[in-house]
Parts: sequence; C-alpha cells; structure tokens
Amino acid sequence: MKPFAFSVEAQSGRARVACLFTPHGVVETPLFMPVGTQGSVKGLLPKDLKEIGSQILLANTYHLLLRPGPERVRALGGLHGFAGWRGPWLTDSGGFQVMSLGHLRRIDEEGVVFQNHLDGSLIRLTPERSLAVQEALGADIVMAFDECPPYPASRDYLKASLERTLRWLERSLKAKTREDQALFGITQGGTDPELRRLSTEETLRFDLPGYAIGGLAVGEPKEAMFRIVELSTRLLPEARPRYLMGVGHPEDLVAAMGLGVDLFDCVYPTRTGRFGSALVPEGRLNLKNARFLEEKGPLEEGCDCYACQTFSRGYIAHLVRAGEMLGGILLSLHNLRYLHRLTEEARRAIREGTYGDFARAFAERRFGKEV
Ligand code: PRF
Ligand code: ZN
Repeated sequence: MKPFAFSVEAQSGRARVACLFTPHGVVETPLFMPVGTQGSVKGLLPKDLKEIGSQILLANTYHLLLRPGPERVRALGGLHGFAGWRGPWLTDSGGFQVMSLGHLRRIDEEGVVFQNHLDGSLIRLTPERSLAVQEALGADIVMAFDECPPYPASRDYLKASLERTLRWLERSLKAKTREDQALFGITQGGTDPELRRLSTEETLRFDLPGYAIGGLAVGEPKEAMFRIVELSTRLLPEARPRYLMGVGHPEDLVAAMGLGVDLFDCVYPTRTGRFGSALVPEGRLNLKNARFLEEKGPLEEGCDCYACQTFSRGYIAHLVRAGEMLGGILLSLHNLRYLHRLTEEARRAIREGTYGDFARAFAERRFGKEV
C-alpha cells in the first residue's frame, strides 16, 4: 500500500472504520494515541503498550527540542530507534506546548520566542524550525506549526491568528523535505462557526494527507466544542483522516467518533492514572477513597489488562496511598487499555452498523451511577 493511503472500510451513520498506512505500519481507526511527550509514555514499556493495543504514539517537538535536542535523537536512530517503539509515531509541532506551558515571550509573523524552562535561554520556534526538528525526530506523521489561541479570545484575535496559522501552514509545507513523512494541517478559529469554516476551507486548499481540528478542549463549553466538531467533520473530506487534538475523555471520544473523528490524543488517561484514578464504564474511580482498600475485585470487572488480571482494587489503593510508583503504572496501563477497548468496541459496532446502539449503551452505563 502507498504510504499514508487512507481507506474507509465501514461506516455507521457518520462514524467510520478506516486504515491509515504509514512507513512503520498500519493503524486502524478510530483510535486513541497515547502521549509520549519526552519519547516515553510515562511509566509504560513499549512492549506493554503493544500488548494493550496501542498502535501509534505521539511525541512533542517542544520537549525534545529542549532535551536531548533533535540531532541527538536523529543520531540515536530517530524516535523509532531512540525510544524503542518501532511502530508509527506522530509529533506535534510545538506551538501549542509553548503556549500551554506558559513560557511564551513573543508571538509574531515569524514564529514564537519562548524561554527554555530548563536553563532560561531564549529559543525561537518557527514553521521552518519546527519542520526541521520534526524531520530529525523522524515521526511518520508531522504536524503543521500553528497557534492555538486561548479561550476566550476576541473575534478579531481569532481571525488574525487563524490567518497567520494558514501562512504558517504554507511555510511548513515549503520547509518539508522528507517524502516518508505525512504533514497534517490544523484548523483553528476557536468556537466561532464562521471563522472555523474559513480556516477549514482555506486549509483544505493545500490538499493534505490528513487534517486536525485544533483550538478545542481549551476551556470552552462542551456544546460549543461539539458544534465545531460537527461542522468540521462535515467540511473535511471523507477520504482523509480527521484528528481531534487533545481530546481523551471517554464520553468525548464516543460523541466525536459518532461525528466522524478518526484520531485522538490526550494526557488524560496516563495523568489521571498517576494521580490515582481508574477509568471504568461507570465513570472514574478515585483509588484514594478509603473504601477501595478493602475491595478484592479488579479495577474493572472483565478487563483483560495485566493490572486487572493480577491485582485487587485493595492492593492498588494501598500502592496509591503509599506513594508507590507501581500504583501509577498499573492505573496508567489500565486506563490506556480502557480507551483502546472503547475504540475497539466502537470499530466493531461501526462494522456491524450499530454505532448508535453502542453510544446509547455507553451513556446508559454511566448515567446516574455512583462509583
Ligand atoms: N494545536 C496543536 N496541538 C494541540 C492543539 C492545537 O490546537 C490542541 C488543542 N486542544 C491540543 N494539542 N499543534
Ligand atoms: Zn484493566
């Protein structure tokens, strides 16, 4: 198969199952991508990720640019060799991390200037630099350099920002030299439907191998976010992957898959795991709650992950209380498996043409349950 070919195999309503071909393997969508910010999914071994069904990992240009530096990663085999995950990788372009981590000094037409949080030095990131770094890191999918404005932002700011992001997309494309990497564009425009339409239509003119919906899940009301996801998936072509950036709550995945989103990423499952919480069909369990110390059963009845097959809620609650790192590891493993199972079940329902029933059953299990 041609690298980056994308073939839709089944559809149920607007939800779809598809295959995305990359130089390091095929990924089946809809799919959740675990976040390996520094080239490591916190607490988990690549072989564990493989076992729980991870298909592609995300790493960040921002962090790896600062440490250990792109040339060192390239010399050590690119992400695939460096980090021991030989399957597909995707790298985010860095602008979003600069802004969300709050060391931004200046943003102008050229790019962004930020302070290195490790040694205080000033670093410039531009579309050209982001692409050069992403080429050195060697991911299969690279993201255009964009600006994700904060919420709320004025209409004037959103418009000026999305227009600059379009110029940055053009520069990102011009700077790209590798044939074995796919560049995805990112739409912006906040929650303003007219601006989002403008950003999407203009981004589509570049005829890219995939498109991301950026600028959402930054504090806006959920209804506003889903109105924009709905508009976006209606405008984006059927024949290209659609990636909703930074979304990873189970209920948001179920709603967005129903609107035709294919790819997701978020630190949520691993971060909430390190903080002591387990994702289960009824919602979220806080293992710091004393009642779990006595419970013999697994985190989730019927879960096939190593944590659920081996340990009780009581033991894991003890680890969390004692501050043992194994607690966070087991919860991260289970939480990622939970999201992978959710997308596996969604794919099965889509193939059977019953995605609506799947989404209803998901909502019913959560509704009104105290866990
Ligand atoms: N742009 C980029 N990365 C992102 C986002 C974005 O808008 C978001 C928005 N939630 C998450 N990650 N480049
Ligand atoms: Zn489990």
